[in-house]
Amino acid sequence: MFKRLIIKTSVVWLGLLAVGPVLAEEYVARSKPWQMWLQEPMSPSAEKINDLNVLLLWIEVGIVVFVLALLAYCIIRFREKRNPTPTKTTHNTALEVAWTAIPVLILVAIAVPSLKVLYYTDQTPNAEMTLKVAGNQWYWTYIYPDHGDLEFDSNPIPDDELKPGQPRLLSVDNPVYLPANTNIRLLLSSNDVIHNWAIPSLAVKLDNTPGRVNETWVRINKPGSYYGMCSELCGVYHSFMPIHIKALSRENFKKWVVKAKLEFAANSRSDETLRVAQVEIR
Ligand SMILES: [Cu+2]
Repeated sequence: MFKRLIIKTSVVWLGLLAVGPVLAEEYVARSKPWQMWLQEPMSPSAEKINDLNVLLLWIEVGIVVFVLALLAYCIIRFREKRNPTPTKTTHNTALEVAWTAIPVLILVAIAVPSLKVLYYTDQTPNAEMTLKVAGNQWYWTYIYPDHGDLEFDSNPIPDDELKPGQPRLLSVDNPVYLPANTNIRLLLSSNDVIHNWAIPSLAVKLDNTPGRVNETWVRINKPGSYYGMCSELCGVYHSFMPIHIKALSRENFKKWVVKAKLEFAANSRSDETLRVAQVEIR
């Protein structure tokens, strides 16, 4: 009896150990109810922008405290009771030079780190792969030029078709899969009007402009789901253009590419080679 119980419990424990990693919750990057501050930065660019934001905030705090203190001093020290006959002073050269020069110096001091971050987020000199993102009214098209020009559309899931756990207005039928810990060049364009591909946690936010290609890059810190949305008014369904990035480990991404080539080749009748490949594998 007792022996059987031990066997039973160990079977349950072994089962849990096996299932555990499968059930492990994936990392999800999206805005939360009552969220304060920015989303957790999950790319090197996002980390740098976050740091710059903190630096600027402290500079602002300093300025606000200084101006408030000056105001309070003037209100108390120069009130009518204490100072019945005001002076007739109108100019003070030294003071005027100071209140012009000091803000200029503060702005220059801010410009240095902010330009550094701007250029850091602009391009990557050593991209390992490229993703093309095309905006359409009102969905996204993703193209993988380094993976056999794999191409598919990503449409939002209507409210009544959402499965449990799928966030409303953020879930799509075909998420864009990307490898984590990989330098990815992003080429953004549009097939109609101006859209904007924006993922807050990765600090990617760039216009998809018809007739030109905008470049940026991203390196996703770890596997998980990263949500964003179109951030340029592009028409009536502008608010129904979510972005769902599914970041996989590099190995799993390779497996996904093989699967996706078959899946999306089956969608398009035109690609004879891939259809042949599919038949062979079957
Ligand atoms: Cu749009």
